[in-house]
Amino acid sequence: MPMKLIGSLTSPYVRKVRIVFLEKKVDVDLQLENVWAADTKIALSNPLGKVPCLILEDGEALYDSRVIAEYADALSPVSKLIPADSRDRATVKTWEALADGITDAGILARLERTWRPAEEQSSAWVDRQMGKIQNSLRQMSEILGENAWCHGNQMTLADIATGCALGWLILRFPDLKWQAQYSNLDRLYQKLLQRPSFIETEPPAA
Ligand code: GSF
Repeated sequence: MPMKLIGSLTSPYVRKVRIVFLEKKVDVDLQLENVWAADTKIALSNPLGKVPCLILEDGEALYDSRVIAEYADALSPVSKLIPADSRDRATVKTWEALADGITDAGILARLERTWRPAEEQSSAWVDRQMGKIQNSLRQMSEILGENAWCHGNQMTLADIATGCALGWLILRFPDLKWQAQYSNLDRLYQKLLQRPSFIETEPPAA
């Protein structure tokens, strides 16, 4: 039985691990699951009720996306995405945490607006989350500077995670217009968009 990736086409975390598998040239079957549907079976695989969730050949379930990305990177020597050196590794994984943190904050802000009745919504909460996104974009732009990649001289998981977060912001928060504010992030994003792995995992229009 080949590995099975349970996920959705719009999740930035699912996209991140799909891109990692594509870059590594490791085959995985994508099984679409709507975790928000009343009859979702996701909890049978991941009690946290979240995707992505990777089901290994022997049935073991792996989550979350950072665990899956690391596992996938170790599966083949093709395109090493997480450096071996511990300091470089930590830096790349901090970029990943920053990128994932942007979508974590964005999801919390979105759920506040879409999930709760209007009278229960807290603008202070939404502002808090949006502030995290703004601060993180600024930090990413500052560290990236004029460099070709987020860390080192080749593409790593840092760039993949960053590209997925930036793409998800365009999908869910088009008014943010981060491209106009941070031209170097846009340059990186445009470069990533040329890759077959990014093209193949482009989210459907919301
Ligand atoms: C986040 C996964 C997540 O929030 C990871 O895999 O890196 N830290 C985890 N997934 C969302 C889908 S999405 O909005 O990207 C999810 O499954 N949410 C369902 C829920 O009940 O929170």
